[in-house]
Amino acid sequence: MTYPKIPLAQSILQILLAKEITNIIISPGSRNAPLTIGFASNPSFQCYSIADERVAAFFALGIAQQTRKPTVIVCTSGSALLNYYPALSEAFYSEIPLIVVSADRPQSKIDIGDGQTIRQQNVFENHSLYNANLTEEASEENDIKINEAINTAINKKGPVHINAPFEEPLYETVSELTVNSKVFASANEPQTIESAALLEAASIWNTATRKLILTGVNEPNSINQETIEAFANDESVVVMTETTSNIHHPSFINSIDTIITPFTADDFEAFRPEILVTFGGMVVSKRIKAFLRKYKPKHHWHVDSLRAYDTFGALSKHFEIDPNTFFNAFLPLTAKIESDYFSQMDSVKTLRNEKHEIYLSKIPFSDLKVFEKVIGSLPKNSQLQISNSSAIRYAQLIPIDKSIEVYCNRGTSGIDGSTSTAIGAAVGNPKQTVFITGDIGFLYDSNALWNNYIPKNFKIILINNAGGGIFRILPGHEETPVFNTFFETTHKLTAEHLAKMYNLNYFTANDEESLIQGLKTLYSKNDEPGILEVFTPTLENNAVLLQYFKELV
Ligand SMILES: Cc1ncc(C[n+]2csc(CCOP(=O)(O)OP(=O)(O)O)c2C)c(N)n1
Repeated sequence: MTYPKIPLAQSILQILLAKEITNIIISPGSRNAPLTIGFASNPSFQCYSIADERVAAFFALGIAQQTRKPTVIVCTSGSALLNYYPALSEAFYSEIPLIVVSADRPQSKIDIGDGQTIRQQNVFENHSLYNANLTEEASEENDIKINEAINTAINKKGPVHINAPFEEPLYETVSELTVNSKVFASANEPQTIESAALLEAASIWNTATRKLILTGVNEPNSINQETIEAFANDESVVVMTETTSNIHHPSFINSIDTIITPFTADDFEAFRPEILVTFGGMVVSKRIKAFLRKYKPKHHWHVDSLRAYDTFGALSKHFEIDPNTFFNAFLPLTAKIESDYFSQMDSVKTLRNEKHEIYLSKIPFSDLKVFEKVIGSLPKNSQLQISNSSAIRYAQLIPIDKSIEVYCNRGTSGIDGSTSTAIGAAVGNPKQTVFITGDIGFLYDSNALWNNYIPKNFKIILINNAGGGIFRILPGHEETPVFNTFFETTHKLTAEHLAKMYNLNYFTANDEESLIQGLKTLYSKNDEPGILEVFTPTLENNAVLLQYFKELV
């Protein structure tokens, strides 16, 4: 076997391998040569070469999102490292394990005029769970820091940074390891829950007639079926989910905005919950957040083994435990109470569903129509990745088959890495992956396509409304040159030449008929990954959407 001669590089490789961290994304450079040679020479590591560090980090995020194990990103010194930051902040807020390993110069060479050198230590401090600032020699102290970084990424599910200074020569190798690095097991205590806290919560629960369960981003198949059934069988409980919650039950409300957008002040008052229970990550619906901030529940409990955000200014209890353990212990303590909370909301849902069908059957070709057709056509058991912008909001309005797993970078809601993440996710999960994106997000991250590992079953549906359509939907839209230039960033670009350059199948659609045909062709052509670019009418999209919310009553 070939190993880097530099002992510190050997330590990093050995400890990662001992902890079975094997997906490594390497970006080119010289300072990181000891690591690159070490990873690429050892078949136990699965190495991917991605030149653009911003893309590499989001690609790694997608793999880690699917494998639920840390992915390593390795880069050279200087600004290369800073290009990891967007994905790192997404990983921080989405609780996805990423391990950054950056090569650096020794501390004595920083800020003395050496090339490609910046202040790398602690550079991600605000969004990194642990910063291992290593010294040049292999040592037990360095081993402890490397172990601590990896254990933190695993246990606390987030990004960590290992900064490794290397001095030239960088390319020398040896055939035997010269260091024997220490591997420390993680000291992750199993979490428990105090029975007094459970009993107190149960006594509040058992007298409340209006309980709202709200889930944000959530991993597929993560919530026990018994818990889901228990919520569904309780007439004092309303469950609201989003597309990204990956939780399904016929009695749950899965399109929050469709239900609550037409509400009057009286409707909101009647809907105000006494208890709000949340679990999962970020919530997409702005309207439910505005509602709960204004009509605050008496109690808000968040169930999560790691973090709790006071999203509604009403957080009264954080149960620091995973939702299944919590509900397994909690639900047996609860009793039924007579309530019309569920039935009231269910009748609103029935009405909205009828109005939804009527409206969708009569609208012209537009973003909303495209979402209806695209979501309805998704292959069963596929994985859906959605970009930020209006795409993730439209997706909330259309029912989706429960066999489809849905993901979106909602940690920071950036448009800067959705395509790269989707490609990483397609690599990390053998399922057919479909990625729905807007044009600005797609063009922003077009370097994502500069990737030799895109699976053949990866399909992009690019909804080209010639700019940031989201800004037409948000309040403040005015048809002025300032709006077109600085908000919407209007353009006439298409993906045609990018598709050609990157060897992707390319099809277009611009009406309902060509869309239906395009979708069929896209899914049937499994010789190459492909793009279906759908052109929608810029000036009509927002009018169709705004009218939708008016016709739901
Ligand atoms: C990195 C980053 N920069 C800017 C934004 C602000 N932003 C949100 S949506 C959006 C436009 C998205 O347009 P597009 O991808 O075409 O989707 P559409 O809204 O048309 O569906 C922008 C610039 C962001 N979320 N992330």
